[in-house]
Amino acid sequence: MQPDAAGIGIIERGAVASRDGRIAFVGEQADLAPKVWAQETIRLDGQWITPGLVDCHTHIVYAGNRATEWEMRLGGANYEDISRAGGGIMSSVRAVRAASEVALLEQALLRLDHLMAEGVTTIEAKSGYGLDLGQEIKLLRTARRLGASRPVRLLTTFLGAHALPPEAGGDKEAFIDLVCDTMLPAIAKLGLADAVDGFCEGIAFSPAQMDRVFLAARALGLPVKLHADQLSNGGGAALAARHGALSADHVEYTDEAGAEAMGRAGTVAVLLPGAFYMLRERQAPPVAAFRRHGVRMAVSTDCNPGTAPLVSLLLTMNMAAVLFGLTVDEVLAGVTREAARALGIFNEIGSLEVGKACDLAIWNVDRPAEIFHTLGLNPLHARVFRGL
Ligand code: DI6
Ligand code: FE
Repeated sequence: MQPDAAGIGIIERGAVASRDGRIAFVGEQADLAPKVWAQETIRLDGQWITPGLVDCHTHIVYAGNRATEWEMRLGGANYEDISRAGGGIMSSVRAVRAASEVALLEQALLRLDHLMAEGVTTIEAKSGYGLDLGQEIKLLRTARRLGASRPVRLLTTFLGAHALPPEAGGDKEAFIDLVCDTMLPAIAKLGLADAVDGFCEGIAFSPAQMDRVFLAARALGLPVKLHADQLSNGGGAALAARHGALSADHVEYTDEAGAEAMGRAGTVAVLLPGAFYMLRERQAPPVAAFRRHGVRMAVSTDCNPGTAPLVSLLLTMNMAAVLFGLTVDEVLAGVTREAARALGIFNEIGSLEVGKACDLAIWNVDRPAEIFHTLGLNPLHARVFRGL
């Protein structure tokens, strides 16, 4: 099924056949019968089938939680102040550094199981709470083990340029040197990263610093993506586009020029309404500009201990519609084909097409909007990963 740019393709009385984990047929039941002899047939009773859901931006491997900081924010403190005072990302860095790989894995599995129970079959996991080579390797290795522990496809992202660790003594340039010259080559050599990300923001790294990280990543053949324009317009989206990034994420403060650059480069906008909600942000991403410039929009949880303690992609989908104004079709595309594009694997997953992995989510609903209409209700009937 090849859906058009904006809508989702719908087949009524459809059928999907799987062979060796790949889609062998998708179309009308009437067209299936003469062509396929099936070893096993599963009849559905009016349920809907979508591609397996894709959560394309998470920090799911972490230790501890930041409920105390949340209480401070409820009392009036803001995220940037907490971060400057050594809380925020740095408090998760301390927790991760103190945690064993086994503990990290156990805590991440709990979260992964929640996401999978809602039909997620592919997930991305970033590092970024280690911030030295050994600790970043620990996080990425744990992410690989996480993916191997469940029937799920997991892609890893090295997010070394996430925050400045205390041992850097305030020297951001020197830390970026370390990321580019030491961490990136070592991690690439170990095959631990499928992509490279960074946090481009006043409280993190400048566009010039991220430019250096991207050049180093691309020289190693690694695709790039960016936390861009989340709390202010720092030109992050334009920078990502200039590097042909897979995605620019958050993008609440991205301006018209940034949206235009993303459209031209084919850089996907990954919208993260959970962080917007938890931080009580006011500025929603420029969805209208994205539509105008043909920027594809993905939707993801951003699952992390600080700004998005969130293990429900269905709730996130609801937020994308209610808080950001996406249509039902845009939301569904945002957690399937556009999320697959944001991971650079749309040739493999993200739509129901012959030859792609047979990853499916099957829903007890009468129409697609019901998949994420009722907050807290999970209408998943069954989940299929690689045909099983
Ligand atoms: N933005 C985010 O949403 C995550 N990192 C980032 O740069 C999580 C940050 C956090 O742990 O507070
Ligand atoms: Fe994030």
